Amino acid sequence: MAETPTGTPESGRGGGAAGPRCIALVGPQGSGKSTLFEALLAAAETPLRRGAPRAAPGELRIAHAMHGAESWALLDCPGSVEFAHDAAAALAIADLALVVAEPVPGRVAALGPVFRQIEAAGLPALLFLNKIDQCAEQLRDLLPLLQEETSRRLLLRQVPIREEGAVTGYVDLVNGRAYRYRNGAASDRIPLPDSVRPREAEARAALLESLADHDDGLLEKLLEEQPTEPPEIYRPLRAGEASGAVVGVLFGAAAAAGGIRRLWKALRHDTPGPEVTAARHGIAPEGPPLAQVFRLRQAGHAGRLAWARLWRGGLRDGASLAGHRIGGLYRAPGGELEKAAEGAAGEILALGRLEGVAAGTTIGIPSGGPALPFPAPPAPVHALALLPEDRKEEVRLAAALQRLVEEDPALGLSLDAESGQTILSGQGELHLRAALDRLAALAGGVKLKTARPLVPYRESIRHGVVQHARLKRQTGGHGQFADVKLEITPRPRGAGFHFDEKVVGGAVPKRFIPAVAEAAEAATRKGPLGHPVVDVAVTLLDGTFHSVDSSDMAFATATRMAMQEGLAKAGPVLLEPVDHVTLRVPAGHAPGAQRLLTARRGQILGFAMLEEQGGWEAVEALVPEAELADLIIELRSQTQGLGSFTRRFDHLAEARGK
Ligand SMILES: Nc1nc2c(ncn2[C@@H]2O[C@H](COP(=O)(O)OP(=O)(O)O)[C@@H](O)[C@H]2O)c(=O)[nH]1
Ligand SMILES: [Mg+2]
Repeated sequence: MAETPTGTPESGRGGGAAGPRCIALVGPQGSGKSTLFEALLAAAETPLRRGAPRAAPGELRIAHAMHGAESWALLDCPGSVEFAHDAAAALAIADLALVVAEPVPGRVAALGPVFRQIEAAGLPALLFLNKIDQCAEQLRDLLPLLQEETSRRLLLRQVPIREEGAVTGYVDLVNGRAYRYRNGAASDRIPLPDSVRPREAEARAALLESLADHDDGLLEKLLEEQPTEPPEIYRPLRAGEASGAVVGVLFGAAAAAGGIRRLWKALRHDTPGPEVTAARHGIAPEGPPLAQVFRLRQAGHAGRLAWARLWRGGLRDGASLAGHRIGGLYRAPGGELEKAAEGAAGEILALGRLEGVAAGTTIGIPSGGPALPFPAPPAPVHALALLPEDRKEEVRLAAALQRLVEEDPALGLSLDAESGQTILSGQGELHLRAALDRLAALAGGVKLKTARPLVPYRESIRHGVVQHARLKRQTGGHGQFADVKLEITPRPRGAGFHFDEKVVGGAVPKRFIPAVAEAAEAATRKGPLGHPVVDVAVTLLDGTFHSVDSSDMAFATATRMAMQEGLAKAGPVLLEPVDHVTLRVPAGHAPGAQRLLTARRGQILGFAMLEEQGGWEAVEALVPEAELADLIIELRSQTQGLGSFTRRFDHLAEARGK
């Protein structure tokens, strides 16, 4: 007998077709999300189409599918932490998170950040342990490790059937049925093998006991040792998953389509409808159309599309949504973009020609109403300076960059006033590389050079000097004359620039003193080492003037001459910015992180355990900014791609050995 995707009516969604639902596939890179995405589509009535764009690294893929006469949108989220914001955006609008993980102890830590995102979004979740064909581990040993990564209770819903060490099928713990996988096809129902009976009984008891904590009816039955029917188990399981108290755990092999139909069945039963998710977001069922944009992307002829979840009301192409006229409405059946005439509440839709709408925007809220929550992008950890190979292309590049950062809120764009560099920042090397690929398309062939951003060095002086300068020029009839004596002294770090005057007897008339002050300060913009000069005091001690030839300009020039000569003689010293850096790493990685920082002239300030599952640690240090350029690359390579850091400017320090 073949496994069928239909559930018993009691265990189903209570009759009636559900509204369009949306599932976000999330999990570490390489766990098999994209393979599972395709396997789920293949098992539905709308398989992945040939025309669907290939998955680019780091790109979220969206596919609509019909399955069991219900409408679904599947979101294949990128797994790398560098694209975590894309996954967070998907989670913000999904009905359920399908966490895909490998049943390998060494890969478990990567689940921590994934579950934290899901917990922050308050979203129901299922955990799918993929690659079960390669799993040598006992799931009962693995489960406690997985459990450390989430505050939700993990409940195993299946146990594996093993033959000669390999997993060849499963027992469904709710209905007690056994199945054997058939490569690429629906599993066969088989009699429960004697060998799994003890394990099945133990795991089933554990499942029921956990569920009885939340369900008095079930508890009573267990206490009275009465047999339980599947609906009595599905009910608390679904309620627990919906409330976020529990996460059901299923397993299979996406690459061989093993366990996919069972997974679909769980998704159909346990994914809340859009009206439930909308209510969780506080959206009233009645009212004008309401949508939330979660992603902006360029899509060939269609132009820039705003992917949105329509929470309320219906939409037609050409209609106006809260003042925005929709120029093109699309779905992606089987992953391929297709024009649609209209969309219904609950659907994921791509809206064309929506100008001035950013990712996260709620469209259609009554004025003054609160916008729907949307995750804030993380602070950038990596940056590149960009320059067109041909300076004439600068304007075109700037326009394309503007569009690029509008599409991806996890990117940052700034113009460094000091260096004149255009700085693109983001979540790491991969993220920036993917961004540059998209930029190339947006900028239509502008050739780019990239470089490390310049470090904003400063300079100061070690000791004081008194410097005299005289300007005396005779040009034609009317000359220029000014004479100043300046004292230039160092000030404490961070004290800034200060000007004073101690002129006696009008040696320099009052009216010229502002020009001296201004010129003295202007001279600090570029010191003898080529950087802005900080923390100096300039005092005008004395001077002379000429009643006809002296002017503001003459005094400014004399002051500039005195400053240039004086600063060079005052023991110039290079100052470098030092940042306060906080690294966050998975348990056990703090010593490695510390070595990484000390090798970069870092001064360790302390360690802290983070208030998160799985014992993540934070290391705080003071590190020269010049050493931070590639920190994220090394940190990620040391921590399975999981480590990250935040930084803020702390102080300027003398750059030794520079
Ligand atoms: N053995 C085995 N390999 C799988 C399975 N599912 C996926 N893979 C492989 O795992 C690798 C990563 O899969 P992919 O779907 O790209 O992972 P993603 O980064 O999570 O999207 C690919 O080489 C897949 O062929 C599975 O069920 N069993
Ligand atoms: Mg993938």
